[in-house]
Amino acid sequence: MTELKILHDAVVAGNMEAMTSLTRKCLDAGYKPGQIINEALIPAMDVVGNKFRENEIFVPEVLISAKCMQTSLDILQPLLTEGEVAKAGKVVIGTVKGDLHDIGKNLVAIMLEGAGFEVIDLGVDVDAQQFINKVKEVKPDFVCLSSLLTTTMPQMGVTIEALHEAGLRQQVKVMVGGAPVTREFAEQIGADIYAPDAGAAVEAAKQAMAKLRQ
Ligand code: B1M
Repeated sequence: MTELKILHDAVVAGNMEAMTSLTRKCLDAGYKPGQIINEALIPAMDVVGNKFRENEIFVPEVLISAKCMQTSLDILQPLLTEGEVAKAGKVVIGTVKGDLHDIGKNLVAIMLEGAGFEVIDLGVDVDAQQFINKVKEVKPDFVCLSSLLTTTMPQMGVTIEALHEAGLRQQVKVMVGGAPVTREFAEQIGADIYAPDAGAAVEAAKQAMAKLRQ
């Protein structure tokens, strides 16, 4: 088995203790930092995402694998040369105004990062103006809105409407999700993408990027 495959499997298994030494072994074997990220870490998080979607593993396991990936990234990122890793796309994410739930949103952010997206996380209780300011500043491909409360779901529609009014709606794809959010609701408020879980969010973002790049 190659060093890359061993590192890949350690991320999937959530083997935290081994991450530092396995990452260094990959470097010692001559693999470039970008190659380690693209050929071991990101595919490993793909496997984790699929297992999560199939209910083979649950939130704690995903978080441990994400932590493994981060441990490895902490070693590799300072060694990356400019342009070595092409970003899959850019995402601005947040839990909408009035809502403080962030576990699901964090999971979506982690999984998107694991899939190679650049993620700008605005946190919780994010109002429409904050999303607009960040869209103007960083020009993302996606605005991702999370809501866990039936009382805050309408804020997703408010944010989409505000993006329209600011003339920014055509520049971004809006993805929505969170336990009470349904596909019907997403369509009603004019979102582009509905994702029921973090794995689906990654798949949908990848597909949308592939279309954008055609
Ligand atoms: Co809150 N809470 N809570 N809570 N809480 C719920 C959501 C609730 C269903 C509990 C209940 O009554 N059974 C209920 C909502 C009822 C409703 O709206 N109809 C509720 C309530 C009422 C409240 C308060 C109002 C309680 C009170 O104070 N009276 C209050 C509101 C505070 C506020 O936000 N303003 C409140 C507070 C809290 C805590 C702070 C204590 C805590 C949050 C801690 C935190 O997030 N840091 C909390 C928690 C933990 C929950 C429950 C128990 C768990 C939520 C969670 O983290 N799930 C929840 C009940 C439950 O769900 N069993 C509940 C795990 C997480 C991985 O799943 O967030 O669904 P989830 O994310 C999934 C998908 O939904 C999806 O992917 C994720 C991973 O697969 N997803 C996206 C999420 N965002 C996405 C975005 C996407 C795509 C997919 O694209 C952009």
